[in-house]
Amino acid sequence: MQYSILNTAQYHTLSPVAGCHIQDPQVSGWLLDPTNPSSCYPDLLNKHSKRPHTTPALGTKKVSQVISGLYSLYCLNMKLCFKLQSQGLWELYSDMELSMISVLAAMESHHIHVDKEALKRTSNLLGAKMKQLEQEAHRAAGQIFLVTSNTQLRTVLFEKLCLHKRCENKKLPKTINKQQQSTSEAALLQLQDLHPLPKIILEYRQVHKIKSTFVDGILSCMMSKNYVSSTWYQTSSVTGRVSAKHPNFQALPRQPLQITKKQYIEGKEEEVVTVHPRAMFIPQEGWTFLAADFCQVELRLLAHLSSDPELLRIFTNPQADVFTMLASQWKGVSEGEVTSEDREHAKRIVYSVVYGAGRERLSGILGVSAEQASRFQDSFLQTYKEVHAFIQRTIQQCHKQGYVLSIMGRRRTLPNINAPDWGIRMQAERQAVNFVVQGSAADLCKMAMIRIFKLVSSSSSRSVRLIAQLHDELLYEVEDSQVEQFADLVRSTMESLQHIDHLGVHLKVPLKVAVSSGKSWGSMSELNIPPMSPSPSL
Ligand code: TTP
Ligand code: MG
Repeated sequence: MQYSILNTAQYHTLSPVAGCHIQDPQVSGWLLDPTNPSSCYPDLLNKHSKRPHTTPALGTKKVSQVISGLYSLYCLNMKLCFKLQSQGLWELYSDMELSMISVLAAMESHHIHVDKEALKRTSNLLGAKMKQLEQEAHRAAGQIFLVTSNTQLRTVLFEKLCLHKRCENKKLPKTINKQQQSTSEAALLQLQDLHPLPKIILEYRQVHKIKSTFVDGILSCMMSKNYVSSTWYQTSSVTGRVSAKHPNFQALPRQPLQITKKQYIEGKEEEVVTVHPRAMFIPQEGWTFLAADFCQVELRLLAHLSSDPELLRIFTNPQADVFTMLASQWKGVSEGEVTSEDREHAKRIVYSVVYGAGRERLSGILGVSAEQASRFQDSFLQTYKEVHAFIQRTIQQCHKQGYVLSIMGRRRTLPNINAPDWGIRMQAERQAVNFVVQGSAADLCKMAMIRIFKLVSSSSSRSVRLIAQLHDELLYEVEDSQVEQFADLVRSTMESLQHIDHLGVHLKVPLKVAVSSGKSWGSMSELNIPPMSPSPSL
């Protein structure tokens, strides 16, 4: 638990001390070394200070213990501040990360209402579906086995049904440790047209994951309450992203899950049930959820970082949908003929290239052969040559200096970038490129949270609370009467981050934000607000 003591009201009452200069050694230590952040205060002392943590000798007076402890803290802070300054991280620390502490504290203390009865009904429904899938799996296998056991599944798929022998030209994945046939999602996808069992197992796993993580997982965070409030972590990721636990809001699927529920009463038709974990979250009476989503933020950042003329050109047209355009170029069809599946595929190809997802993984996602997936990736890089050059440049810089930087100066050191082992080196190269794009997107989103928080805190009449941050999306709860006005403020504030003068950020492409609202997180519809009004003053 990081910031349990503050809520928004308390934050206001604490504002008289806001002028004080507060330091946070944990945040400093994490910024300096995000890959190995110290997990506790003694760790920080041992890692950064000349005065390592020692247990006071028996019989030492309480007062001298306190004085010695405070002096150690002072020395640690001085040391950390010096390191932050000498590594060019001071502005990021003082302008962004310290401000994030109160934003996260306010977000964490807010109660988010949950429709508990609907959640319980969904849990029972999914339980019944799992039972049914288990029986189907047994029927398809011709024997009873534990569907959750990979060993038993391997025996059925490969020893009894011998499905691997029916896979001409397909290279099935093997387990890393024992080099046995894998029962992973990628393997099952390759086998799915040969026999009904792989498909049943894939569906079972999907339903099991939804039930345990998103339905029962949320219920377990509620106990006797009818609300949740996640714990938000500022220093848990290497890219600068924030994360959440109990529940992990960021992992809740965007789209509803369709479940076909078989009816055992003869003559009754099968029933299709839609499960949407996000729909379980509801605003308090008289309030509305409002979501603001940075559109294609990582691709826009890629256009900026690479200066690829074609990508920059696409983004100058505010009406253009970049993934639709990319899909139409590849497929050689008009934009009107691009299906939503084509668009999704184009998106997957782009992000698989940027983040170094291999052709096997992409082939699994797109349902095409690995060769075809590889051809798609090559064709993207050949069309957008400057993207290729940016990836190469980032890797070379990392080889030379040992670290990479985000647009706001966040730093990730990658000691493995010069490792003799090819696999380890490649992983570090992927991490370097991933960090520059994803870390920059995290910077933008945090800056948006801070600016909006300041605007909201400085207005006594605004009834708005930040509920969750989902990487490129901010979810607020707003009093009904203020929805439109706040939507305009949020959108214009987020889009204005194209230029952040004091941090030297000037993006070559505009930022675009889509705003939606709804009476549950699962039923948000886009809000069409008039064009951007002048930037709000801070
Ligand atoms: P999306 O919102 O699906 O992507 P998007 O905003 O670029 O496109 P859209 O216009 O359809 O909303 O995902 C959010 C971020 O997640 C995206 O900016 C990059 C990341 N991402 C990946 O890293 N890999 C992927 O395969 C996908 C789909 C997204
Ligand atoms: Mg998006």
